[in-house]
Amino acid sequence: MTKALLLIDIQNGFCPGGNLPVPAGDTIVPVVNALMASGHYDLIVASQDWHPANHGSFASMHPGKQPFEMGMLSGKQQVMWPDHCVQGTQDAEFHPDLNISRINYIQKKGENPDVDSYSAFRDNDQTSTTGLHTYLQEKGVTQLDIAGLATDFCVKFSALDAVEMLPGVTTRFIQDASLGIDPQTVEAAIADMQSHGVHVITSSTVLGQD
Ligand code: VGL
Ligand code: ZN
Repeated sequence: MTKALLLIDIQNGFCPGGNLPVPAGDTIVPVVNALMASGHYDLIVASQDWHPANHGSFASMHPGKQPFEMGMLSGKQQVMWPDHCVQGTQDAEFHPDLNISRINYIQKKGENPDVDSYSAFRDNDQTSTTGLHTYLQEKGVTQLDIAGLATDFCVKFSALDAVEMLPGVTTRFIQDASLGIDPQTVEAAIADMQSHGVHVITSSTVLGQD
């Protein structure tokens, strides 16, 4: 069995002080560091939301739109986000306490200004893939654990795509190593993941404490 850990968007932008903060988002960092140090994983991958400054998901690109309103992007409904994780800025860097020395591979996403990319595997319109599924297949991954920010967006869509794009791979969501933007949508996101075959676990399952 080849075990991989996929860390979603543990960046300054999604932590307190960032441009699109997940409440207490930084508190997952010690849990994630413990998971990486556990020796459980053969491979550790991290995704990085990496938007050009003119990304079409930014409310600032849509005159009259406020952040968190619904809008349109390339003919599809799209949440209007605050400007966040702009390429090359501090906001886009990994959280400074994340032990990046243990990361084997970084998957950037969200670079196309005309489509958002919540999933680390493909754009929201599902036409272009990042290539991450091929990378994991080439490495022979059979178990994929997913954690990070935000549970109700990028973590959820990455987990759902993992189930669909990596047949035969056991996909698990590590609940206490993840946090979301809105408690109500987090609950729905977890139910959605479970109903699609994602196993919900906690870090103690991995760390052997239960
Ligand atoms: C995310 C909204 C916009 C995330 C990224 O990482 O969950 N959410 N861009
Ligand atoms: Zn984004």
